[in-house]
Amino acid sequence: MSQITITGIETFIVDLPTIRPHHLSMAVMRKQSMVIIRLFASDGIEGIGEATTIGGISYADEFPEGIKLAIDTYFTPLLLGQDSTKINFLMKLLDKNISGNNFAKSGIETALLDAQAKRLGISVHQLFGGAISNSLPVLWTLASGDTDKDIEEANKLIRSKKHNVFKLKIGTKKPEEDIQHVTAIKKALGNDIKVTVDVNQAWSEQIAKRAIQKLQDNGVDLIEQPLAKYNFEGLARLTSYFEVPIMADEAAATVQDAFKLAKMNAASVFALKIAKSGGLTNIARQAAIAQGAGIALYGGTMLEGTIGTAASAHIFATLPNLDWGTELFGPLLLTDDIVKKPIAYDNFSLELPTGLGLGIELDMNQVAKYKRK
Ligand code: MUC
Ligand code: MG
Repeated sequence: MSQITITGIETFIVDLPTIRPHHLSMAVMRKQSMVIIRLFASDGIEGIGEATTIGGISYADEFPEGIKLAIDTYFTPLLLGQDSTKINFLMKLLDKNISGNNFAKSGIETALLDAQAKRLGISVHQLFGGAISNSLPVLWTLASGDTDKDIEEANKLIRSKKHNVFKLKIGTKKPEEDIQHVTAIKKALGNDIKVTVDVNQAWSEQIAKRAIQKLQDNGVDLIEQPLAKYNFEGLARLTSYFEVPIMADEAAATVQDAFKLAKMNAASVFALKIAKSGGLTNIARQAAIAQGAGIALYGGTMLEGTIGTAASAHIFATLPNLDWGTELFGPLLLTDDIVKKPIAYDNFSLELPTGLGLGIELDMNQVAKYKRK
């Protein structure tokens, strides 16, 4: 059989408005900007991928305009003419020639996996041994910036059976104000509803110690990334001191981070994200480290749209230790979509898309509407 080569890679940025402003410790999001990748192969098969970050350049080192430029200028010349089916070889080639740029690498790997699964007549999760479950629990992030609005939003979502676990974004305000906000929401929603907090690195270790004690006393279920991402030692001290589980998000970016954190007992839970790790295959590697170390897993999001969310779901569904469910609600935060059939959410969960590859098809009319000129 002759080689199936990569014949073209197209990238564009899509801007979709959010349903309400989304407040994080480093940014307020009013839209989400996604780099969409279309990868074409000589057998006529097209793979799609997405590389997305949060709040422009405020959350991570990569940003939409830079991701597109990096792929067009550096990734594409390396990939054109290569065998599209040799995904491990191609990812090694990218790692050898391109430092970092994991968000972009994740988008490219997604497109390669989508194309390969379509070619083989299977779903992406089957490339990783198959899904353990076809539905994944999905929490919702309350981040309107207002306590009463958040309580109203949560109650509506519980009633409509959309979400029954909530994550609160804190760290922008004074710790006492944040604690009041969280405690009021936990009290209003009751003991059956899990409430977690994401500090997005905003606290010093001293502040974290005082604040987490109060959050633990008030029944908060999980504390996400309280300290700066490089402070592994501090995270380890908090993990051993508190009963409430401490989750590493920004700290647990790569396979190497996962190994170091595990060795130091620096977290009880890892938030995994395909963007941070550089793709789906690296998620499986991080998950194996966590499993060996007895660390629980959580399926994180970079607030991707439908393509990135589907890609994340395909790999998360294969993990045996996804004890904390997922936060794959990205598409629900957006007012519209660029795909023909959106992901289905029901009964507090997401349904893994069926169909070949990711099971997602671009709607080119919608793309034309939201594509950045
Ligand atoms: C993060 O740090 O977890 C995930 C959900 C959300 O609202 O923000 C993201 C980022
Ligand atoms: Mg986080």
